[in-house]
Amino acid sequence: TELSRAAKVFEVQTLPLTFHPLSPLTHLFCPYCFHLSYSASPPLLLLSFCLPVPPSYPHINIWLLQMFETQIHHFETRKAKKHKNSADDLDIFVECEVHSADVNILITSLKRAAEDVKTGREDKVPWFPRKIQDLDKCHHLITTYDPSLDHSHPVSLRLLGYCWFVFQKETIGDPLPRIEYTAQETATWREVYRKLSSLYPTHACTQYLDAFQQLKKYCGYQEDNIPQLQDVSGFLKERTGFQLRPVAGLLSAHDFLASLAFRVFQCTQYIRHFSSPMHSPEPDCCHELLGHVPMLANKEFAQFSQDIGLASLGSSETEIEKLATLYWFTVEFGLCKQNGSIRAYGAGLLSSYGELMYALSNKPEYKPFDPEVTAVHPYQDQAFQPVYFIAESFEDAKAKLQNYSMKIKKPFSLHYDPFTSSVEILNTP
Ligand code: HBI
Ligand code: NLE
Ligand code: FE
Repeated sequence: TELSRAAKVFEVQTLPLTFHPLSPLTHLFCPYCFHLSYSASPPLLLLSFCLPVPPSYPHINIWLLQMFETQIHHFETRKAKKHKNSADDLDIFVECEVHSADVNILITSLKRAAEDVKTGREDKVPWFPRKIQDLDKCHHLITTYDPSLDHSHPVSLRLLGYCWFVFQKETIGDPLPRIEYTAQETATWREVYRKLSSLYPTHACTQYLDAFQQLKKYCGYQEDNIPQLQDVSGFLKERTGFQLRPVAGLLSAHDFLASLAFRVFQCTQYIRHFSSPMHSPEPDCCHELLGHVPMLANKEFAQFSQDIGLASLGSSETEIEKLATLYWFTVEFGLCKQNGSIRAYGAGLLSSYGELMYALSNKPEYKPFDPEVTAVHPYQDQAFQPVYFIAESFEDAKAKLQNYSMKIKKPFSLHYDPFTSSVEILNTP
């Protein structure tokens, strides 16, 4: 019943979108050397791909529209030139308007489902937010719940549907919705909280332990209560100026990192499924509240997080990918030296009993944190990390990151103004 309820939510979400029937072909293009231009106005993206069976265009149309707020100008299918899977394979040609910031995500997602995905695009500076209000446009999910897919990352579906709904309408600065968690959801939290609390004194860094005490005192952190994001956001705002914004799932690295530049942390609000309390491959509120929040209450760490975000603004997608990898091995899975021992500061470790034990056992490989090396190290997001990077201290990690960021080539330089929560762009050519 949980599944069918979520399926309902999903249908409701797709209904209000108006589908624009195919408009006449505006110009001819060669299906074999697709050329993409998105500098023109409106930005047009020409795509072609081969979809193995069973293709269904209503599905693709809805997906394009829903995920990318795309206007489709032309949609055409032909029997595939060279079919790989079956004689029913189709070549699909689409001409659509896509925000330049979405082009990469669109292509990556398409590649998961289709073959021979072709475009001809240049690596330009993608759109990025200039002021905190622009973050309302930074909400591109890379995974959305589709009930027809195997649900291999269980979360509480009741809440996922609700969070999706909230997420569609919210504006930065809105009060964060208060959630009434069910007994079962609270029981999941209790189990995660208890187990992790027993490890923190020996496994978490001192900055984490300090903040955790404060959160118990001021924010309702206790085993029988899932803290409310609104309260936690207020707490962080006072400590480091960070604020939380609710989000319905994993965001693109572009959007997620961009929000850090404005000291906004996009935060999930649903909870993992009770069947897997000790590890979840994707973020949930246990991960945000127990992993990220205590660290974001630390001044040094807050600055480090914002610095990664600022470095991403105006960077190419290739550079953003490297920054996302740096974020992954530090903010999510970082270890640091402390009084002669090694402690965890990464949120993905601090919210997973299983991985926190593993990371500080003698099994994984350790390497020193060095942005040049770390940024290109392959990572994996479905199981424990094969390698962890160790920082000398936050101060050291911050200095190394700043040094790394200065070398990223951008056509302008940026200055963040904390009074207006906006970025000034200097020496624009
Ligand atoms: N989205 N909601 C959410 N939470 C994250 O922690 C998160 C994300 N998107 C990307 C991401 N983390 C990182 O793995 C990097 O790609 C930035
Ligand atoms: N593995 C983490 C956990 O179980 O809480 C979540 C990681 C999110 C990137
Ligand atoms: Fe995270």
